[in-house]
Amino acid sequence: MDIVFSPDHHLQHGRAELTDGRLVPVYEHPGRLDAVLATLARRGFATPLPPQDRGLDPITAVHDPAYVAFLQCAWDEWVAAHGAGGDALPLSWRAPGMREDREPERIDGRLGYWSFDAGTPITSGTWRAAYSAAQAADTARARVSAGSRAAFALTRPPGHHAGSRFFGGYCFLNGAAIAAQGFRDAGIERVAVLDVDYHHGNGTQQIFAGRPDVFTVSLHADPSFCFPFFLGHADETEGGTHLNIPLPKGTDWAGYAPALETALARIEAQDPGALVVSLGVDTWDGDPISSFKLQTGDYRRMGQRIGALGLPTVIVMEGGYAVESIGDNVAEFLEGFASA
Ligand code: SS9
Ligand code: ZN
Repeated sequence: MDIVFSPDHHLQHGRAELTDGRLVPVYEHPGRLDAVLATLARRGFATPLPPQDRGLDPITAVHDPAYVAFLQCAWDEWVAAHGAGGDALPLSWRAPGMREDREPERIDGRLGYWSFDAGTPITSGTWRAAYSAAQAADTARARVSAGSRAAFALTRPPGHHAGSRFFGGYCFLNGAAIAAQGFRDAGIERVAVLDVDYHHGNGTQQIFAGRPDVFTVSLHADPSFCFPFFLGHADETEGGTHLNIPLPKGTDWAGYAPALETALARIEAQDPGALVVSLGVDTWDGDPISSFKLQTGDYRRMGQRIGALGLPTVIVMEGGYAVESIGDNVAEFLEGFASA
């Protein structure tokens, strides 16, 4: 399996996020990917390839150019207003009855305008890191378009919470969406996206809502108790182009496996020409911000079942915050996939 990786991920290193009423060190940090990289090397995976740089085109294929322009200059505007002593974090958002047609001028207002949470710090290197992650997802897709059976974009910051016009949930640019749209633009008529991260893939759902050419599926913790709270319920079908499978607190493999089978059957029924997997391993038993109970060996089963679809596949790294196990969980998934 091809693995695409850029060390630029180190450039995204936020200092703090607001969690449970406290500013705490960010859970989404460079050590996550360093751990995966080391484990894959130790377990004999191929040396990663660097991403190719195709510029803004693959990014603006799924993100509004005005949003992309905001991301590129947000840190500089923040420093001009507040200095570089802290991360740029939004603090105010629109509510119903407030205006969406007027983008504020001051950076504090602009941060709220283009985001949906206060847990996603922008730093000096955020744009560069997110840009390289987006290129890695696009390169993984290009490898598969050129004939590889599968490719893994080993990337951070993650992407599945980022929509066409917003960041949040540690995500800025949606790599899975970039890969899926890339398959479409390379001539694949129907693409499926399967999101197995613990959290609902709200950005991916929004980007492809109502698009019969990109069928999206997300298995995740029920938004009635879990972030992102305001999307991810089972009744959101987007005119038959989307499937949400919300799961209860404490879901283990016995509860997860039947939901995965439902998702896979729906994907097969669409007869897609390619698959994109949003691979979050924050469903692991010991994850510090999640509640599911998957064991390391379960990721091998999950990979095997997804690999058995037999589709050209891009796998994009999303969440997973238990640094001690993230590498083994990802490796198990990839080995299971390859063995199918
Ligand atoms: C943690 C706050 C949750 C959002 C989590 C986003 C996960 C992305 N207490 N913040 S995969
Ligand atoms: Zn997650």
